[in-house]
Amino acid sequence: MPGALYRVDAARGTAEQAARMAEEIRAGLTARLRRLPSKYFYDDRGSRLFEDITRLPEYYLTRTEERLLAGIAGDVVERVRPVELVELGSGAGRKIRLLLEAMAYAGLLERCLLMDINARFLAESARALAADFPGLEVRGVVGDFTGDLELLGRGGGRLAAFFASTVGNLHPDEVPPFLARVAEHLAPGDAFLVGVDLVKDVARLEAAYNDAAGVTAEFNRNILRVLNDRLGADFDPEAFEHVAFYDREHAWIEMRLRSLKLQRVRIPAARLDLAFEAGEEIRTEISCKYTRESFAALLPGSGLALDHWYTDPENLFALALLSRGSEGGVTR
Ligand code: AVJ
Repeated sequence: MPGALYRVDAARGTAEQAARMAEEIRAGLTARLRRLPSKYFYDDRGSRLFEDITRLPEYYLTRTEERLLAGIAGDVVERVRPVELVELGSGAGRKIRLLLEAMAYAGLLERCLLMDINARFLAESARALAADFPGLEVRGVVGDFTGDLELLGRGGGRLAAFFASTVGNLHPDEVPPFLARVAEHLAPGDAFLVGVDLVKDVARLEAAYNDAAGVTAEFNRNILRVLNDRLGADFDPEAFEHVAFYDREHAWIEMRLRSLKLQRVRIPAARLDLAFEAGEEIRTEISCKYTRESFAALLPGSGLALDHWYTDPENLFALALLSRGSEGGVTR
């Protein structure tokens, strides 16, 4: 496409990336309760499996959020009047188009910055957006929104978006510092639109993470393939079963992989030689569910205030519009 403007950079070199991953995996799997960081689901196969999840009948999140966003994008753009859109964890990136269209319609659209952990999905999204929005300047940063936010640069005329309830993958204790770091890359008057999955009927929540077709189970086990590919591990993914349940006390869905037998696994790049008992589990993800109150409670001190809370008619999912106040930065 001639004249299409886009560029993709990586936050870190591959060697640094690999060393960091080995350290994180080692820390997680030597902890008392074994765990793996959920960002490692998203290699190409995992990103594709997540795309499949978004189309499952039980997985109400994506279609609810998309429909909600279609109805409110104009209102958000009118409130914020951004010239630049930043998307964290953009994945295949369809939702962002609704905001870009509203910005273009308002005559504001200039730039767009995407950050995602998957280089292939990111490059493809950047290319497609540049092709479909003539004149739009698109930049992609391959990076991790928990550690690479400094690459976002300074704000001003900026609307940042974080869809899919990916914020739910952070422990609630990690959310206020995360929001404060995002706020550092926003100027007064800039805003952050955050997709939040809501507390609801437990059967409905659990069905969304235990689909009948078994796609979520395949997605969950894929993290072991990622460790095999990237760290030379020798996991047999079929020797682990998918477990997902709602923990009412923490208000989160927890996903685990449960060893089906006594087995030994080596992960050379992380210098690990592990034994798993039959029934022993690894936590692979938490997906926190909020109410307006529990989400608003995370904001004080973050530099962001709740400007507007949009929900669908069934109150399944919310988009929280947070604005950066003019009170200045957050002291850390
Ligand atoms: C896109 C990360 C928010 O937690 O619902 C889907 C990932 N995990 N099914 C979520 C996911 C299991 C999803 N997030």
